[in-house]
Amino acid sequence: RTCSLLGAAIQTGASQPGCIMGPAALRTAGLAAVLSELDWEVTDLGDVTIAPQEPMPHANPAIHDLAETCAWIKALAPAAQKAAAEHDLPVFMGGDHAMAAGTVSGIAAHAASLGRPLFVLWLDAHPDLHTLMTTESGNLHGTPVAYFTGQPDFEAYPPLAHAVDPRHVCMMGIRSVDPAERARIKEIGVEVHDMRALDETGVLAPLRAFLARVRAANGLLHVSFDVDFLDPQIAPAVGTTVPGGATFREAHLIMEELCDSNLVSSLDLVELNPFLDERGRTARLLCDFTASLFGRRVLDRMTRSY
Ligand code: DIR
Ligand code: MN
Ligand code: MN
Ligand code: MN
Repeated sequence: RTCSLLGAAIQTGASQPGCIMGPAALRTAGLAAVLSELDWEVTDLGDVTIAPQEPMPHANPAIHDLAETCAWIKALAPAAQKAAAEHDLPVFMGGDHAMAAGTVSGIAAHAASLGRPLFVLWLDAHPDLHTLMTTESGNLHGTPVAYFTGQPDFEAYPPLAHAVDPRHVCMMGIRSVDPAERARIKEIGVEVHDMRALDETGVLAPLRAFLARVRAANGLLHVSFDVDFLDPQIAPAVGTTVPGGATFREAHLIMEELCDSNLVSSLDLVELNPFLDERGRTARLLCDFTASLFGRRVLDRMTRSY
């Protein structure tokens, strides 16, 4: 099967610089070779780029770098759509999480062209459900899910042709939620498994239930992996660490189960800030999680029958 790597060195959605180095760190850690060794045909599509932007003012004065983020979304959506049309499993290497406004809206257009629904697995400490009016930090990496599910107040972002049904979004690892996001979670019916829920049930039961829904709907499945989903003790290279994240084995188990399901059709690796890393440790860890999703396993075994 074929996969592609597409870099998006966006960092204007985050609070501090460094994500600009994310794609370079993932390439340096050997992501392409890791996937080739698993018998994938790998094409590195290089990096998406944007031109310098004029400032774009907004009614919410907290927002910074709005024009750059809009330009990234506008460039990434068609690039993601094309990558999904041409490869079985494109990997979008970030870059901060604002890029998912572009990748997911592009994949949603691809899914619509196939007449299939798009499901999204959101692995993150945060639900990223702010609108442009509710973000208090002004860091636009807190907005992609609200945008691609078609919430209001995104007139400044590129128009959204195909919204993702919020009931097709499943979040895991959530442990930092702002008041406006809390209200929106209830309102729109997104499925959220916070860390307490994962402590209680483990990751497998809710994941299998979600995968069964994707399968029953003949859906495409996009996985968006924010480094801060992981516990900061194993993944320090992210600007917004929150204690109490997913463990090494919880994250691998999710990736292994996703692999066995054979449902994943695209992947974001986001928020890696190599400037905060310890000798490339977090980039290498991300390569290993990606390898589990692409078929690396300790021992061959009978896979679950779905
Ligand atoms: C916070 C942090 N909710 C904000 N969001 C992050 O700034 O809106 N998302 N870090 O990944
Ligand atoms: Mn995020
Ligand atoms: Mn996050
Ligand atoms: Mn449905």
